[in-house]
Amino acid sequence: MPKRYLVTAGLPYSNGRLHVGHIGGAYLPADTYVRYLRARGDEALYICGSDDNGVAIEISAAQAKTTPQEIATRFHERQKLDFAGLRIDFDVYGGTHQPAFTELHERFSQEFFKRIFDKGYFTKRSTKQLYDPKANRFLPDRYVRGTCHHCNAPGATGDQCEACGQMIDPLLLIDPISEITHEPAEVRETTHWYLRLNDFEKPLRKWLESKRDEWRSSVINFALGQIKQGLPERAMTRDIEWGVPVPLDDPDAKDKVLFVWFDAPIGYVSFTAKLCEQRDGDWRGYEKWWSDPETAIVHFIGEDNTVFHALIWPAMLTADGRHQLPYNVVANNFINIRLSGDEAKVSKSKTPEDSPVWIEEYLKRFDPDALRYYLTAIAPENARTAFDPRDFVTRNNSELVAAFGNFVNRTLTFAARYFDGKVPDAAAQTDVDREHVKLADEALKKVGKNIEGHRYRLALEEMMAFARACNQYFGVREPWRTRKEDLNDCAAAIATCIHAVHYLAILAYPFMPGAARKLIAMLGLPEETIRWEPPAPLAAGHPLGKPAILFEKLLPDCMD
Ligand code: B3M
Ligand code: ZN
Repeated sequence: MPKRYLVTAGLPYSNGRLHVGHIGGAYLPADTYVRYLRARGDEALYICGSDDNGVAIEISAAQAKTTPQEIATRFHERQKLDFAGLRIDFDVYGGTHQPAFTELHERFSQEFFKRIFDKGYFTKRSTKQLYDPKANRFLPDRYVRGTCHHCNAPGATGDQCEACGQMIDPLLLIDPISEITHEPAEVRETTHWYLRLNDFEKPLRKWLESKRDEWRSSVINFALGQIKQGLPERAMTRDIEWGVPVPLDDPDAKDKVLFVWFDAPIGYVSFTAKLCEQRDGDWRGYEKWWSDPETAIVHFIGEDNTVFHALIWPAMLTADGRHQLPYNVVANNFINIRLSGDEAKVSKSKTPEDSPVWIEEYLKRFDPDALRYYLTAIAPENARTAFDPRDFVTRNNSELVAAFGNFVNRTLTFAARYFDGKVPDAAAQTDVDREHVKLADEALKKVGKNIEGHRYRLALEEMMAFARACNQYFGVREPWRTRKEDLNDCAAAIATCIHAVHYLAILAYPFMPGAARKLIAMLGLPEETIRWEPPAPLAAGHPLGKPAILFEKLLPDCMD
């Protein structure tokens, strides 16, 4: 068992707002995982930040007639607010080109590049590259679009084809068009440094094979499939200004920067170093997290980042030789959006500015836990799913309100009304009551095991199964009848229900921290750190907090 965990989520590009698809894809499951680890008593860090370099930001800046720094910082700040609003709590939210992080990030990235260069894993090559004569600039992969040379699907970008997921060689793209001017791209000579990924074929295959039992099979099979096809060398430098300067004295390196996908994953490392510097005054503290085999590094990503996280980044780490390879790469598929019937990927153009699928808009109107619940309930853990606003409302009302919230409300209002707002005496507890507490213990074990196995959807279903069992238990024990006929029996039943509410607070915590906090308050407990263990029953006479509505009922069209 690892001694500690370093959990990361893919760094969002800082050129757009976050939407429900981003959150459900990586950031939410990672937050759920870290909350659970900490409740279980493990030391864990949750590291993320914005991916600020590269042509994506440069182009967005040009289109918005501003500078890359302004765009990157504006959306970096927006992202921080959105994540905080959803209680996705990072230990650090850095940025590969944010003022407080740039210096350390550039140093780490250049050191990585130099070590790999000094070990001879780069091939310097003058090659042909696609060029936009109108914009007078070379076209990095992401800014070329054309027909995929593997599967003939249109709209493949220069680095990957979303239809077949395969890596693209931009020069093989059919009818390449520049995404900057939308003019046909032409081929020109340039020089770059190529990382020979094939040099790592054997160690990568051995390492991936060793992960077969723990990793999601979709990630293993995809990565081994790419190795089988042969890992083409990849240029790790670019002809653009906005990025980390290439640390070589070579005149051919002048005005070139590191490929954004070379420096971005190093952000996980440099942000950790910055956090250590901010917390303990010494950035070297990062070594405990990145160079100690007792630390498990777990990357959470969307499916389109698998190539980079399961192959290219591990190859870089192997070449560099100073840091750990990932303990796990947890890749979710895409979450599409079903707006007025048709299903599509969320996009700036097609999705209305004020639609609550944008996190900024969502937070103006709805509770974060309702979204956390729904995105986990539809988590795309082995297939793409769709966010359906109507389904979001239905499941909020029928599951969170009518099952989970209903049981809590019946229990605590009953105790407030008939037991003076205190925990009743459980002396007359029956076998049925003891059975229910056993069921609660089993739920704690099952939910914990499923989170450890990165089966968040199943873990949530187990939590809900227990909430529904609580409602049944309440019905079977009929406290409204026994209150008049056998008060001791009624007291035992309600004391058991209150104990079950405490279990529900713990079970809910990784998924819906806000609801967990409210439950702890309603139980009259101080805002304690939630521990993933069976809670002792509260003593008879313990004063409860004021019962309150846990989840708001939503109107069917409230998200339209
Ligand atoms: N920004 C890709 C993306 O947002 C990229 C992730 C980097 S993780 C090191 O899809
Ligand atoms: Zn394709």
